Amino acid sequence: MFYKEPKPFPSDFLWGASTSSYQVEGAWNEDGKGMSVQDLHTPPAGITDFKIASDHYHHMEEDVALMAELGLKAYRFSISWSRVIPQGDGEVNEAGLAFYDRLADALIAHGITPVATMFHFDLPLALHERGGWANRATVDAFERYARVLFERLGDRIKMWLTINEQNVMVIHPNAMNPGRLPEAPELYQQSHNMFVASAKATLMLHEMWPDAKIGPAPNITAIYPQSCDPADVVAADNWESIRCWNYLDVACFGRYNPIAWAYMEEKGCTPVFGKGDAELLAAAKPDYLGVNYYATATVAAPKNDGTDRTARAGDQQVMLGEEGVYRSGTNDHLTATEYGWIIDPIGMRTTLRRVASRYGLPILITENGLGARDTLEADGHVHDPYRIDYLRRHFEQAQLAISDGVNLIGYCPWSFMDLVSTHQGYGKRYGFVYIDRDEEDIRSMARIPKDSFTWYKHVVETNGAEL
Ligand code: BGP
Repeated sequence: MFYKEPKPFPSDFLWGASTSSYQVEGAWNEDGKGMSVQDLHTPPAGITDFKIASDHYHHMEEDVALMAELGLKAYRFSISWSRVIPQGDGEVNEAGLAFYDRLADALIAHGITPVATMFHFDLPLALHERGGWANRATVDAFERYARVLFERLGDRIKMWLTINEQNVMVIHPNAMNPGRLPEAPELYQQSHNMFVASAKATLMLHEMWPDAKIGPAPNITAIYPQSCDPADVVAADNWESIRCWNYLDVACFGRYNPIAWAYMEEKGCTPVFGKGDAELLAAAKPDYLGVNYYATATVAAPKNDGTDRTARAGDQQVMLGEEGVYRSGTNDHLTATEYGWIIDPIGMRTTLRRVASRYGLPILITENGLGARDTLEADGHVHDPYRIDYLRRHFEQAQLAISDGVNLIGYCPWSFMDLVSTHQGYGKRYGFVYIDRDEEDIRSMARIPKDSFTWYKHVVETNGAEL
């Protein structure tokens, strides 16, 4: 659709930024924090682990002051479960809770809406050792953790996200399974238990704080067919249903996506439902949807001859293909980042339109951004015109999506400050704020606003009128 004049961003649009606890906090073993699966992460030589990260735990006030200087309306962060309940389901760690108390207070004092993710890839190690999400006891532990969070923080935190990228944890399980990669039946059972845990938290929040809002935050992306060959179209539909819609269908409609369910039956990995699960999933209704969007993918019809899966490593955004389901394709219309992630601003508009048409709920972009090897120049600045260009082009498409009728309530680029990437350590930077450290050398840890910080500040000041 072409518009003579795109609609303006709404006046209460949540211009924000995102982080996650284990990628930014550091202080991995301080003030009573228990270990999480991420503390076992053993990166390749020359790549940092998550122990110090951006040391946000010790720089929190300074970091929030920078958020205020930028003009953020919202800050999307995650709470470290093992900081709050070190063993996952045992004693509550007052010092850990107090950190998030102070963070919520600091944000509110600066007029920044806190948006808290309850779980972002960092399962308490003690729960992992007892079977993790495949063990139904983890659902009970999450329910208790949710109650602790809502009781303590629910008076101030009114926007919650249950689980970050549940679909990525199933499709790309090495993000959070140190040591052993579970097979599909276990992964889909983990996923089912996460659905149930989210539903319980959703119902609980609505009962405890009727004025608060909660939703999931999967990684959603439009999947393109390689060609108009109908077989390619079915393959794209397969993968979009299995990778994306299934996660929003269960959250919003309380039932599995039929194509994804047929896939699970075919692969022998349908999950076991506990008593009352179906009713619970049907009863819990999210108020809004978090969408992490980075890149579209293009896929072709599978050949089903043993060659559909590519023999190379993948990550969240790199599609590998799956026997009998889809093959990874190519798209000559698009370029990629130096890390191989497709850059597709228009694809974000398509993704948002599809999500809006299917679910009719408000949408918050909870992640989107460009990972690059930024450098601190001799002039003391970080010049990142490529990030400005990337975000500008995505904001333009967000505005077009709003013009299309998508109820987009905010946009939280990944990430507020540089932090540790899930796979590529500290070299792959996403932040508006540069952190003076590298993989091995914890230099001054100084916070240095990049050029993109100044640019984004102006975008926020003009409510997106000047991009
Ligand atoms: C998402 C994760 C984030 C973040 C981001 C960038 O999938 O939710 O935690 O890491 O991707 O990914 P990466 O760090 O691998 O570049």
